Amino acid sequence: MLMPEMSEETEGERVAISARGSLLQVLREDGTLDPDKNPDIEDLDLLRAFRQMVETRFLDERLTRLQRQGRIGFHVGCLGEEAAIIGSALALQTEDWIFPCYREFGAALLRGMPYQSFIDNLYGNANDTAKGRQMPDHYTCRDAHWVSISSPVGTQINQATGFAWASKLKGETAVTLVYFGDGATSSNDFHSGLNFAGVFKAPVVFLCRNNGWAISVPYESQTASPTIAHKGQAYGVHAVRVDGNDLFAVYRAVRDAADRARAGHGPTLVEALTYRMGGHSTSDDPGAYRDAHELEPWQQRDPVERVRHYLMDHDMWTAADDAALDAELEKRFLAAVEAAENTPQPEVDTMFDDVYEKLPWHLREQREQVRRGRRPFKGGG
Ligand SMILES: Cc1ncc(C[n+]2csc(CCOP(=O)(O)OP(=O)(O)O)c2C)c(N)n1
Ligand SMILES: [Mg+2]
Repeated sequence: MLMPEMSEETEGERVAISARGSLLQVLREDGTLDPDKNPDIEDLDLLRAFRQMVETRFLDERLTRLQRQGRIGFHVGCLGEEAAIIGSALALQTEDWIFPCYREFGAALLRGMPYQSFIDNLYGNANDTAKGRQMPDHYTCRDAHWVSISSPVGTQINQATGFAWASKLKGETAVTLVYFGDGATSSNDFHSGLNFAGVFKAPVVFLCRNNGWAISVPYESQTASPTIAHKGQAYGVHAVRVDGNDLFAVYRAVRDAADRARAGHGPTLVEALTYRMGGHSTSDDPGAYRDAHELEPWQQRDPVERVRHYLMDHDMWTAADDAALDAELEKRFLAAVEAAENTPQPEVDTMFDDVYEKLPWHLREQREQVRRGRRPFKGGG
């Protein structure tokens, strides 16, 4: 596992990757902001982002418990990656679009995906926007410009590139951001997506959460590239490498990348260096392949605690605010779970919806059969 290098960048507004150690950091180890790189996030936005980071962590813990209790089938969390996820979403405009990976529910909620809709998806009930056809954590929300989760590794990279290119052809100003992990940068889709985006200057931000692991495969066993940013350079894509546990740095890098894309300067690859503090998902046991000592240096850089300290130092947050937020999160969660558990499963005949614009005759016939129910047993052998 590559250890983080927290060397500070001293030159240029943006950090062009020339060496392995270049890393944009704004919230310094001593808790102060680097005045030369401070993106000046508005106080209200900063508080909104912090509350979303706390809620994201709360949900990871509670949803894991629901899975262990057998009430939902699965959850894929983002413990330790909250700054990379929330900071990037905060830097986008409402008109922009996100092609997610699978760990970014906090970004979807920040962009306005209704909370109840997220919980309903985990239960696959009648109110689930995916109509119960998907695994939990495969939510979608058109209103939040959030495309459905594409879990085969890397596929969303090409989808986002094509979508961004189409926006450009239509003369729109929207930017497309796509999330993926370090492992996905070794997929075919990554190479074709970045190559195409580089050549056609598609207005896309490639946000790689480099969390050190692809399930049980460590970084150095799946790529020989010293950094992910190098891979962007190989395709002529502007590449920056940021401290992914620094909300301010991620925000800064993504805002700059989105500005470049909007101004017609093409794509950027943002490598957010972070660490997957939990298992890959509730189906995984990292104790089987990872030494617990690896977590220690990253615990010192806990992305949520770093922002909390900053806010407290600046009299923007208190212990009483923490207590009030905890109570609010608890109440909202319990109410949403109760509502989801009291909602029936989708009607079986909804499986015929959304597949064809006009349902062919043989499927209309099958739908009628489903609606009529089981045929009576006529006996015989
Ligand atoms: C094509 C394909 N192969 C394998 C899998 C199983 N799989 C799911 S996630 C994952 C690892 C992805 O690692 P990374 O891209 O680093 O993202 P992370 O999970 O660390 O966020 C794998 C191998 C899959 N979903 N799709
Ligand atoms: Mg990974």
